[in-house]
Amino acid sequence: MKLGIIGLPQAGKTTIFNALTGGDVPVAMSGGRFEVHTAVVDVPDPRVDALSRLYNPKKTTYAKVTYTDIAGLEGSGSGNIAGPLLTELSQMDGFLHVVRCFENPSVPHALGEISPQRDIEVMEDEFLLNDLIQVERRLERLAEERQRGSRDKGEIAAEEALFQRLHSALEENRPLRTLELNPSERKQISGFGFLSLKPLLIVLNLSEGQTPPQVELPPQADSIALHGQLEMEIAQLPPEDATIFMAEYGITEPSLNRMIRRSYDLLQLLSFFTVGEDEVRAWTVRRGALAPEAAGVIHSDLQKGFIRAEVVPCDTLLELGSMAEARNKGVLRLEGKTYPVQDGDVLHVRFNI
Ligand SMILES: Nc1nc2c(ncn2[C@@H]2O[C@H](COP(=O)(O)OP(=O)(O)OP(=O)(O)O)[C@@H](O)[C@H]2O)c(=O)[nH]1
Ligand SMILES: [Mg+2]
Repeated sequence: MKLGIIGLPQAGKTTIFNALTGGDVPVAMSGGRFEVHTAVVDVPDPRVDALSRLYNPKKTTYAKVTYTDIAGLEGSGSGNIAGPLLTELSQMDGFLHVVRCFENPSVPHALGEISPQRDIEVMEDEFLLNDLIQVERRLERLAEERQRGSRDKGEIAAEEALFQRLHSALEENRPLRTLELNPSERKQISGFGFLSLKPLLIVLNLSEGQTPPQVELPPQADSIALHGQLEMEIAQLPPEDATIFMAEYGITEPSLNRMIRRSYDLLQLLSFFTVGEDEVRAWTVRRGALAPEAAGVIHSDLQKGFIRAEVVPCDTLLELGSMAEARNKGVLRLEGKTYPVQDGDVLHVRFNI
């Protein structure tokens, strides 16, 4: 799963990217030019920590999310995001829009004064306009096809109806993620990489001690506030020093962990676990997935030959101390092919191929 860190120039994208990776990509270098950095980040999860303490395995593996710092959006409102920037944006499964709230006289804002609300709207408008232009192009193409009779009439009409729906939404400034689309409609438009279709988390990037501003969020977007610079400094410290530093600031957990978990939620994912002496591991699957699909995330053979899954909620397992004890107590369930996996389930898949 890939999340794009986007925002206007100098909003703090690279600072937050560094916070996520503990790295030190130079900040304020892109100057509005297209530039990309990518990293795979562990999703912090106290349940994995607890399972790992219980099993003491050779290896502990967290769920992962890929973050890409994408510089180059300027909010010009021209609706012509193109080239490698558009390609990069289209490939993302969702966006974290870093919105500058911090004041820093040595880093002027390209649009003048600091205004988080304006920046949220500028980005939203940019995405809506880009999608609108693409939808209009597609509608023109479809009209041509209809005239030429180059494709099945019914097929063209159905696609036109769908794109008209997209068009009306965009014209009313409604992002495409607000539309209810069935799986086949989603599939039909998936190749377009519409930007306003993707889940959006607004990241309010504060300065030290600043209270988060009151902002009106775009439809079906979520928000989180953090202090990017401080998070980066914490992430770059050796772990022992970070603990001391956080204690001094009265921080119990980096806000960053919260942001990572929220982005995981944003993508409508859930975690399930496998446990054993070799490995304790968190796996990722979309919410609503049935047991065989989850098994397939572990290995395709497990999906093909799926018979049943032994399931126990992680908390119950931690309380009882072992799968065997869970079985004795009768809380280890046997679930079949129609079981929707729940966040926090510990699975043991029985299969036969
Ligand atoms: N005072 C203050 N300065 C910050 C904060 N966050 C970032 N900066 C500074 O703002 C500048 C821009 O930060 P970056 O993280 O490079 O921003 P960016 O969005 O990656 O910028 P571009 O890639 O050029 O679009 C840098 O000089 C940072 O040091 C903050 O919370 N407080
Ligand atoms: Mg940058």
